[in-house]
Formats: sequence, C-alpha cells, structure tokens
Amino acid sequence: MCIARTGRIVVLTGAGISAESGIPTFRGRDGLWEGWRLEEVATPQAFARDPELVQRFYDMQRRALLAPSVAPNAAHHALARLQRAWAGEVLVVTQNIDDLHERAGSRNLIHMHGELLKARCLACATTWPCRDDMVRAGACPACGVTGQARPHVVWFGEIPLGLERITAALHRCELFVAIGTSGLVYPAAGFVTEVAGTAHAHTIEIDLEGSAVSAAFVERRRGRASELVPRLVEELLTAAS
Ligand code: BV8
Repeated sequence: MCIARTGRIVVLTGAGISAESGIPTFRGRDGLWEGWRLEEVATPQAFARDPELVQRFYDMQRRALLAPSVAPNAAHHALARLQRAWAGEVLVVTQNIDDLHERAGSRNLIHMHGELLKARCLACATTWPCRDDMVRAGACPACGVTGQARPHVVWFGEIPLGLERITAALHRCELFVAIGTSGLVYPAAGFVTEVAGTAHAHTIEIDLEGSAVSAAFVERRRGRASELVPRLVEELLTAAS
C-alpha cells in the first residue's frame, strides 16, 4: 500500500483498541454487556424507565476507566504519533467513550458515541466534565438546573455525533483504517462501504478475529492492536519518507 505523506487518513476505532488497556469490550467473553441487555441500559427508553440503573451502569464504567491501572496502550500512542508526524490530515473517529486517545496525545478526534467523562444537561444539552458518579455532577454550568444530568453518551436510537464532518472526511480520504470493532453497530459499521463507494481509497481492517464487515475491506490484518497498529504506522511513515 502506498500513500503520499500528504494523503488524508481516517481511522475508526472500537472497543478492541482499548481492550489491552483493561477496558472490557462489549462482546468479548467478559464483555461489558455480559449480563446486561442493551435495552436495559443503552437506550433513551431505558433511561426514562430506570434512570438509577442506567446511571449505575455508567458510574461503574467511569470508575473502571479512572482506575490507576488503566492507561493508553501502544496502539493509542502509535495513532497519536501518526497524527504528529504525518503531513496530511489524520482524523481519528472513535466509537469508544473512554479518553485513552486523548491521554495518548490525539487531538484531531471525534467521539461519535459520546464521552464517559462528560455529563449532559437534560434541560439545555450543555455538556461539562464529570469524573465522578453522575449523582454528584452538580448544577448545569449553563442553565443552573440541578439533578438533570445524564451521561454524554449516544444511546441506541440516538443520532451519533459529528456525522457531517465524518462523512466529508470519508469521501475525500486516501486511506481508511478500522481498528478493533465488530462492525455490528451502524452507521459506523457502514463507513468502509461509504469509502469504497466514493473515494479511491485503500481500506485496512485491524482486528483480533475479524468483524461482520471484514469482506468490505481491501486488506485485513489479524492480531492485537498493540502490535499491528504501531507496525502499520511505522510502515506508513517509512514508505512516505
Ligand atoms: C442511529 C455508546 C439513527 C454507549 C454505543 C438495523 C440495521 C442497521 C442499523 C440499525 C438496525 N437496527 C437498529 C439500528 C441502529 C442502531 C444499530 O446499529 N443497532 C445494531 C445493534 C443493529 N444504531 C443506532 O441506534 C445508532 N444511531 O442509528 O441513529 C441515525 C443514524 C444516522 C443518521 C441519522 C439517524 C447509535 C448507536 C450508538 C450506540 N452506542 N456506545 C455505551 O458505550 O454504553 S454502541 C457501542 O457498541 C460502541 O460504541 C460501538 O459502536 C458498538 C460496537 O462495539 P465495538 O466497539 O465494535 O466493540 P465490540 O465489543 O462489539 O467488538 C470488539 C472488537 O474488537 C471485536 O471485533 C474484537 O475481535 C476486537 N478486539 C478485541 N480485542 C482486540 C481486538 N482487536 C484488536 N486487538 C485487540 N486486542
């Protein structure tokens, strides 16, 4: 695969890139959703029906993310390195709600499914940092209302964030890379088809086992993100130098 150093790259990441940092994936053996039904915890209806249960589900994830043992792994760091060293644009679109890309130094980043470390006001939709249990999120800094905070997370049936910017980037990129995602949730799972349909782009899937959309990629690399992502970044930077 050869791409000019000024080429535009879009990287889509899923739970698999954070697995080696100690964040459970959704569908793995000890998957996050094991024992939970999506309809119970990751939909607006679930939140309306039992807000305490949903808040507990995300409070648990937030505490786990902030555990001292959790840190970005070599895959997160390699993407941040690529963003620093590459002359063209490298946009990271993550489905993950953790902050490991930021902690590794990534900046050109879209959290299309929201962010675990932010609260969102149910009254005015303002978001603000929240590293504690949601019940202690305090008053909305914009409208002042209290006790009206929800996780700033995109649930099933809600529209993902940044889609316009993502679609524009997909249509003009030369390289699309998906890392650690099962390709089961849309519209993210459809990005590779969108790229294949419009841009003259090369597409690569990096995954431990493969996904529901593996066949749509030109190239598939099987293995752990912490090994394969640094290797891909090295390849790109060496080939383009
Ligand atoms: C929307 C935040 C309308 C919450 C998440 C039928 C057909 C098509 C679509 C639909 C349909 N029925 C319903 C829909 C829509 C629905 C959907 O897709 N449902 C699915 C279940 C069929 N989608 C929505 O509702 C979305 N909204 O459609 O709005 C719209 C859209 C566009 C324009 C206008 C209107 C909103 C979906 C967002 C849901 N929120 N997360 C939370 O986190 O609690 S989804 C959540 O699961 C993640 O964010 C992620 O997106 C998704 C899948 O998770 P993955 O990241 O892929 O993780 P998973 O565990 O599944 O896989 C891990 C992978 O890593 C595996 O492949 C594994 O092999 C690999 N791996 C593991 N370890 C490693 C590794 N790889 C490398 N190295 C390792 N070490």
